[in-house]
Amino acid sequence: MKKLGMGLVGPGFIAAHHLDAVRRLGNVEIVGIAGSSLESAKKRARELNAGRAYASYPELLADPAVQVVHNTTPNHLHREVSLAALRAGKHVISDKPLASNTQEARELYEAAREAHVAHVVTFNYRGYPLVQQARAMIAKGKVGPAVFVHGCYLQDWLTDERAYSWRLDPKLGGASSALGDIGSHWCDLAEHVTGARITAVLADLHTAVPVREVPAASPKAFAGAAKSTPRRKIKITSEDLASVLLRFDNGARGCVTVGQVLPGHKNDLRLEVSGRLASLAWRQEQPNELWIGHHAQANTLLTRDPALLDPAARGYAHLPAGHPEAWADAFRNLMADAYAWIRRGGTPETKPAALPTFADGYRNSLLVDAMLKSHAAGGVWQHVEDPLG
Ligand code: SOE
Repeated sequence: MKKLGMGLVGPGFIAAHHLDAVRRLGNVEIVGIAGSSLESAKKRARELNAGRAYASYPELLADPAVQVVHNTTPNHLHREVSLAALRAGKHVISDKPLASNTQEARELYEAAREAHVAHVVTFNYRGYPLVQQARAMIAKGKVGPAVFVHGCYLQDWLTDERAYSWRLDPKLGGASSALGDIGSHWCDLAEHVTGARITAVLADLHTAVPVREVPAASPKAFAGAAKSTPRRKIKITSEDLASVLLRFDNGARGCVTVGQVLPGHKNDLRLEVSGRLASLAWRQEQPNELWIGHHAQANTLLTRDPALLDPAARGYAHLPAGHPEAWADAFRNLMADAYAWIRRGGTPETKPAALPTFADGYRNSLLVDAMLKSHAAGGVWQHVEDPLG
């Protein structure tokens, strides 16, 4: 089978994981990468063993060897790079959130549809075998009519007021910080697993660390700067904490808490769905377990074992029971689905069911936007538009 050529734009923190994932697929060639300058691209291409370095992303797009573009730039560049890639006829895999705001997300969604290429947004938590198991069980009615969908996505990497990232700057990260960065993942997962849509939200947002001491030189995501680094104080306007009540189109109620200043919580995404027959709970930090709760019989804990999984979930598990699979494996599963779709032509009919597209990215942006509006209006229920039907 001829290898598909991929090029990556934006070689920061997440780029290494895109490259690792496609390397594991075996049928993808890493052609090269583009960054903010030829020098930075050369340096990262060497560090990541990522093929050739391009002086700019238009140069990468002009290379016919590149058929698939991975857009791992900061949020404010997503629109520009993804649009240019779509116009150049490339398949596009964009990091989440799809864009900085809903208008841009809509533009990207429409451009992707018209381009007749595969378009993927990295809601990678869909790629876990037990997430797919929960989705299959709900689709088959094993949980009964949904009553309550709840959970959280908590992190602590912004706890210290000296921690900083471009995600906190609305010009670079968009109007929302914690909600756009990780609340977006939770909402996507809740809708994907339940098969239901969030129709209304009531949000309370907060900035628990309103002033941060930022290194004078711009830091990378997650980069801890030395104590002696010269710093300046800046006011933070976007949320680092959010609590949101939810209503779903199947009548279920829900709530989610999102925060990035919560000591001890590293990447603590939890999702629980309670139906009339049973509850299912999954936790990202213990991803090989699915808790199944019952009312009139003993609760069970399903550990990831390909032999015990629903056929729809089995293909997402690669190791026998007792050999844990985790974040990198789920990320690889997303890339496997993306490249399978590309090989099948990227048509709507050939899309793997678990794969998140630009339509999901647009939908997600509408959700985050509704949360921001609900809070700005003083905490009132905000209807979530659903132009995709
Ligand atoms: C930082 O909060 C981050 O890397 C997110 O940007 C990712 O999407 C999430 O998977 C882990 O945390």
